[in-house]
Amino acid sequence: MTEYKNIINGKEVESISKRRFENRNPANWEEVVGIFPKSTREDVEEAIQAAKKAYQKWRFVPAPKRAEILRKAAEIMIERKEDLARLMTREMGKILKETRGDVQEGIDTGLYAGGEGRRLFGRTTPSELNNKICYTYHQPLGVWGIISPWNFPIAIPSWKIFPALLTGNTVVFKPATDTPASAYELVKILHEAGVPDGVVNIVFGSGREVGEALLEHPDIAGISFTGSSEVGRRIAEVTGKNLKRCSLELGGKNGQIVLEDADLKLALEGVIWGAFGTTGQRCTATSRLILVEAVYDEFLAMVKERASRIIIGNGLREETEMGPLINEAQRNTVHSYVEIGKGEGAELYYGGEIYQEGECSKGWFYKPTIFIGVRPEMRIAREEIFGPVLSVIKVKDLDEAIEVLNNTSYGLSSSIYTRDVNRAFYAIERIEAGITYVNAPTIGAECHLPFGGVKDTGNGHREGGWTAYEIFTETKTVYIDYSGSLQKAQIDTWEEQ
Ligand code: UN1
Repeated sequence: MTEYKNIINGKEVESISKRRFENRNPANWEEVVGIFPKSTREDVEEAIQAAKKAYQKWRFVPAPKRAEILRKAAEIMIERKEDLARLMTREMGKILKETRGDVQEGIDTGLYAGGEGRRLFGRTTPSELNNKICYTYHQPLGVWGIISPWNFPIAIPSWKIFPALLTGNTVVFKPATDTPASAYELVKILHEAGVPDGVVNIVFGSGREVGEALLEHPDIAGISFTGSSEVGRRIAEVTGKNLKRCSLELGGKNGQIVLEDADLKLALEGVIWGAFGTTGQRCTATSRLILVEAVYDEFLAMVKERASRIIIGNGLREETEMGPLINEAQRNTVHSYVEIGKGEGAELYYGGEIYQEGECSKGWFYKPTIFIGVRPEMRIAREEIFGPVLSVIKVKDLDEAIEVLNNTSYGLSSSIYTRDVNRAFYAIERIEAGITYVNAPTIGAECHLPFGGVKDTGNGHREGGWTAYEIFTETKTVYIDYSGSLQKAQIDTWEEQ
């Protein structure tokens, strides 16, 4: 078992508080993965001051040079992919195939940043006046607070940290308390790759102490957060009041529509992967299956049959298909939603139970769960559960399917299975979600495309792709007048020159 420390200004330091917390394996709660500092406001202060100082140099390192360092970090991640994936499975439970994918998403993001250093395009425009030229370019903001969740312990911090650093910002990173070890490894790799001291600092601890201290600090230029809508609202409130930037990726209640002309086998693989992959703990998870009447009975039977064969267990075994939930509190939440669903009059069609057989007796396992007879107004059809619970809703046609899909306060991901190209485009235009997949599940975002949602899912920013770089930069507008005389915009005309 390893004892970890914060990394501030390139040095490993204990928390001033000397307090610690344990990180346990959700597949076997007897296994302690590591012990981490439970940091305080004072630790955060130290990290912010280090980041503030480092910013003065880092912002002037040419972007292509910053990019080379980030590219090197991605290369180290490629070498260590298997070790990182195994550690991640031990600390958060998802199966090896998925943790390898998580690391790969971090690698992809690092390589993308490596290329972006030689682009970071601004715009050049003509002027209304003669002998005058105008252009824009990107400037960093300063010190960013990065607050990340446990479900993608490397991918999500990478989405935030790589673009923040590439554009010349520095960072104080507070990872989720359930996945501190993966976060620590990422920060170590960045240092090994050559990120200077103080540019990335990691402070472990709770949202209440470390998160709040970051949020309220006057030297923080912005907060990038992925997590619950409740915490997102709090962050938006404080940053709003202080006129600080914040980028929020919040909940989802994603639906998959299956029409009568769909390839049902394909749609089946999609919904099983979307609903039960990562034990349903993705903000992009498929938590609603919207079926048209014509295929309802047939498809439902297929889903139940396949769900009943899902191999539950320790994610380190290659044959396992679904690992545990992250912790006891999450399992209680999932189970309480099952009770809520039953209470609302939905029919529990499969699962709905804690799973403790064999090696699963010491982990937070839960059976894949399917509710049928779900009506759109029920809580299990509207609220994010973050577990392997699928609510099935029957509709008569495509229009009703879209109406039901949109009937939630969230709008992250969505999916439609049909072979009819006309109906696919019709749906794409009407679905209220940041991401729509056609003949693919609601999960599977790629790092070079914008990622984010509408409505309560966020505040309009898009991580991933070129849009991530907009989050972390200010646009500087430059006018250069080489006429040698005073030219007054809107007042002088170009003919007078
Ligand atoms: C998340 O669920 O928080 O598309 C991110 C996907 C992943 C990213 C998910 N590439 O499911």
